[in-house]
Amino acid sequence: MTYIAKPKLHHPSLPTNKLGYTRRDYEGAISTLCAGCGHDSISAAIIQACFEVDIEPHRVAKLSGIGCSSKTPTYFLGNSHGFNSVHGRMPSVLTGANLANCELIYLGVSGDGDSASIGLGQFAHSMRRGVNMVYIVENNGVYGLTKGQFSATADKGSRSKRGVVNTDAGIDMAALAMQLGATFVGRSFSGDKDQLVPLIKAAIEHRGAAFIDVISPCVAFNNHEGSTKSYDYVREHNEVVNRLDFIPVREAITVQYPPGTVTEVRQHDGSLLRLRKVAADYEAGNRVAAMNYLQERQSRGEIVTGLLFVDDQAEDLHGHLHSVEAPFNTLGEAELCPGAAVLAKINASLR
Ligand SMILES: Cc1ncc(C[n+]2csc(CCOP(=O)(O)OP(=O)(O)O)c2C)c(N)n1
Ligand code: SF4
Ligand SMILES: [Mg+2]
Repeated sequence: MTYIAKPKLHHPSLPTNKLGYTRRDYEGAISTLCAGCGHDSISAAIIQACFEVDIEPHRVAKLSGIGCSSKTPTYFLGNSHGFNSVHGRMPSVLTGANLANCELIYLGVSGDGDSASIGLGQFAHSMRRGVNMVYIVENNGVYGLTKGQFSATADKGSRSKRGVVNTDAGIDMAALAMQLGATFVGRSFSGDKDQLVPLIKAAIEHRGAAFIDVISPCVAFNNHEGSTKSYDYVREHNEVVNRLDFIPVREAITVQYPPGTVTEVRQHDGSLLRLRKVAADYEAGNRVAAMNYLQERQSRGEIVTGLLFVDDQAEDLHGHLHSVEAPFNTLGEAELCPGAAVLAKINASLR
């Protein structure tokens, strides 16, 4: 058995959101991952974020590949659409689903093996095309499900549990996403819910390819001394560049911060991202500056977290293609077969 159903009963006084749902309504089956696995904390953050932004669970499509990380959609949003695809192939399945129905909220969940090794090409094209989605990589630096081999995000010089030193250069997924054209890029740590929940909420509201790299320690195979993805290492080397407040468009904007410490970014839908700068010289709206900052800090062994880059003017794949703004399965004969005169006009334009 790969999942255990949770009992449906819950306490009648649990708080509800604007739609009348409790947090329990966003949960899934009981997790069968190892106790202490970072992935379970990410599932909890996704549940919290969806509860807080008042999402109707049936409006979410969660897609994944193969790995412990890719198993996690079973453990949240039990009332949403789900598709567990082939190893590394989540992005193309998600792109197809998104093209067919742009009304759903797409959540892609993947691992560092799934996205940075076998699925690297798929990851790259979903970023550059601007597929409207939240793409979360649960990054532990190993193939957890197949017993802890180094993945492509393992840092050069890091040591495996059995003492082997990784001699290959590691891929920084956040830097790569920025280079590939993602319009929202964040990085966080599974152990920092205060940072991760608002990042996920803001990514949900972003129109375009939103990518979040979440360092998520694997307690079974990559949580020892010498690992750069362990709880201890990340806590010691985490450089938080900003703290994000996400304010949905329906809420009155009241709080004011002293000038010089806050950057505000208004998204397409009117929601506001308020960035309290921790690193005064960090510019989340400047792709080149953000990429340079990441590289510079990485060379010092620091893991930069926060909202790393956001383009508030972003457009998604549907915008690029000028595709119809209705789910394909709602189109009738009138839209799909516009008649002989229109066909003749199209043919004439091609001669
Ligand atoms: C085509 C294919 N190749 C290899 C595998 C074996 N396999 C299953 S999961 C996995 C790696 C998973 O690593 P990651 O995506 O980092 O997830 P984690 O378990 O670490 O969360 C591999 C290589 C597979 N299932 N399918
Ligand atoms: S093997 Fe690692 S990644 Fe997989 S469930 Fe256990 S701790 Fe998590
Ligand atoms: Mg992994």
